[in-house]
Amino acid sequence: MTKPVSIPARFYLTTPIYYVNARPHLGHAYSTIVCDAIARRKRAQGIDTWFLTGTDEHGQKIERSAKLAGRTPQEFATALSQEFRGLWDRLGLSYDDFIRTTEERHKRGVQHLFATLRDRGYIYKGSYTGQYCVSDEAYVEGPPGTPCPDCGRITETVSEENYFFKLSAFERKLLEFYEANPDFMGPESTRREVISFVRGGLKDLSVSRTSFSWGIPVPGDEKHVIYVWLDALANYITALGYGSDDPVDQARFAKFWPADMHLIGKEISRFHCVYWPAFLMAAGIALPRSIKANGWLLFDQGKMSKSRGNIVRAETVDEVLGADALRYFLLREIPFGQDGNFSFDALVQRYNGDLANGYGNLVSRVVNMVHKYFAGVLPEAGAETAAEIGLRKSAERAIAEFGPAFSELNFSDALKGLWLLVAETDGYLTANAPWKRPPDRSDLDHAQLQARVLATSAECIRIITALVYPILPESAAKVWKQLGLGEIQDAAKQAFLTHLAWGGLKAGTKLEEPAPLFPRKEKDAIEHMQNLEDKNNSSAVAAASVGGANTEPVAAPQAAAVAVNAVESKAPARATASPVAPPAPTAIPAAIPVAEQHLPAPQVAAEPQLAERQVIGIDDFSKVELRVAQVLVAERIPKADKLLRLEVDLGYEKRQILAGIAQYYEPEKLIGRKIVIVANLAPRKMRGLVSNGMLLAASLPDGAPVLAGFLEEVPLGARLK
Ligand code: ME8
Repeated sequence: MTKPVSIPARFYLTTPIYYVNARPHLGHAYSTIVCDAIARRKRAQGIDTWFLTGTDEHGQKIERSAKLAGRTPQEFATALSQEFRGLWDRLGLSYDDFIRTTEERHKRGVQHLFATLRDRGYIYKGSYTGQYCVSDEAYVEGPPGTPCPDCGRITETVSEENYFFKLSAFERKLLEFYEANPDFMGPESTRREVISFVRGGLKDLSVSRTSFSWGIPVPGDEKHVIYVWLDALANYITALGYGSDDPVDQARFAKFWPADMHLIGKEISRFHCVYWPAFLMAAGIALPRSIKANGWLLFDQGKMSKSRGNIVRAETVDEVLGADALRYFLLREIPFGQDGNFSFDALVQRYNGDLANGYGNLVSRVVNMVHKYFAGVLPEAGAETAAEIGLRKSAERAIAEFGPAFSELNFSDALKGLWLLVAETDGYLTANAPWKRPPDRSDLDHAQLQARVLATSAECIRIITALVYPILPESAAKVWKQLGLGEIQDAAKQAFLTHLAWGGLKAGTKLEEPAPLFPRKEKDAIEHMQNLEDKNNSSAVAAASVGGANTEPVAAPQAAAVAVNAVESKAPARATASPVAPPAPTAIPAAIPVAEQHLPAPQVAAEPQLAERQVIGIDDFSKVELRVAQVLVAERIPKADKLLRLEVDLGYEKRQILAGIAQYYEPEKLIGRKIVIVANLAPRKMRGLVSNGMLLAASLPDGAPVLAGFLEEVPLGARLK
């Protein structure tokens, strides 16, 4: 008889690889922390685990961000990638590999994948004219000016000869696959959305670009770069060694692929649940076992994101409350898969309630009393009474329920259940008051009660600590030591934390000195965190304005406070008609027109006649919101000779402006230029497109506009006063 081959248990999980166009914030930390907790529990179950994270460094979005920061894309990507990696290290995240898409191992793998898809007949050449969202690096259906359905930003028109992937050939196969594998995608809302997207029909997908060069060249046709999502998704296999000839890489790939779980944010489920499986099917590679989408972390009512300017950095929470507090809050507060609000108030409340007054206080009470009454040596519990039997049953229930809830990514319920045990142990301790001997109790009885209550409580703490380790790794390690159990990592390696049974903490164990775990925080912790964020925001603006390394290219301290207003700029004459005309030199001291660059000789405008002048007070002037913006996109509008469509960045938001300067400015020359706009005029539609602001220019005697600009560096969004 042949024995069944035993397949060693292994688990491969991945985070999205993050764009390096901006520094990491709590949203990125959230997905990475979830993966870290899963990886730690898997390892603690004795499963050979591989946890991959990394950075997504190619594409037009990164190329543009680098340009705005005045750096090469490679320098820019390296600086930002280090920020991500540095933060994951600071937070103690236990990734096994960190891939950068600019690494050779990745480029080689992506080219191999592209060539395989082409050789197997799934890639062909065609031409594409349509809309593209640079922010999401996604193709969008609709006419020019269509906003991106995902992020709402205005799309750009792309007209190129491209390579296409035959996505349409996979419509039926994907639907069959989803049907046969109901657990492939989750949560249910993601599954429904993806299925309805595929049922709506799949068109072939453009998988190369020629209008910029920051990407991986198509093998054999180097003027094309590979579409950034094909490049990025492939990281999950290239990091393991796909496309390499090295036997070590090949063995790693054979061992860990297919992935057990790709953890992603819900906004990128289409790329992961539709494109990625289709690419893999086409290349003849096994599909990942599951794709799970976390919901969004919201702050000030909106998705936390750099472009909204409503971010909070993980460093701030780490500095004031510690990384464990952040992990606990994110996993306890937000049911996985749903959106959840982040607020400093709620964070500090949870910290004080559950960690400082809850778990931390329980540990400190018990460890202190073992030192006080038993010289730090754990006493024998003796015979159980009804109270101990009740507590033991609760602990056994906690053990039985925690694992399944955690495996279903239901971290919030897993913690809720475990904290019932914290509360029950605390209540048991208080009810039995081992610190107080009633007059009718003998010394011997009292010593026995102390021994029983403290040994039983300490055992509960051991169980709570073992279970909570993946979520509070640093604090659990401290408690494990205080209980005299040594290094928790060793216990994790031997699967002691997950194969738990009552009675593991033996009498005679020498406990370590108690040390504070979660010191209580007062209200000023909230202010402290808010101040740290404010300080960081203003330094980001200052650093961005000088194009410093490691900085976000844009940021605005007063983010999101500015209402979206707009204005028409129909014709040159109108565009130059500033509402503050003629500006007194002192009224806008910072605005120095760059007319000199365009004019052959100085010209002087005719002095306005007194009758033309309308004198206004400072109150009138202050109603006009003039701000610095940077041109990200400039393009002609078909059949409108005078109009250019601009997409400008105010630091705290991007918007579309139509400007009547097409006869005077080449669109390409405007990209990257800082201009001044009137930011609070009502939106106006022209040629079916909305214009959301008006740019300022001096009007030359012949009517030609000369855009206002600055000689010194100015941060985006700065107000002119
Ligand atoms: O999309 N709430 O990168 P990205 C929850 N490079 N999660 C959030 C979040 C928030 N407010 N903000 C960000 C990309 N995330 C691509 C991925 S993968 C092959 C390529 C998390 O920098 C969440 O996991 O925009 C989201 O999917 C990811 O960061 C997006 O990071």
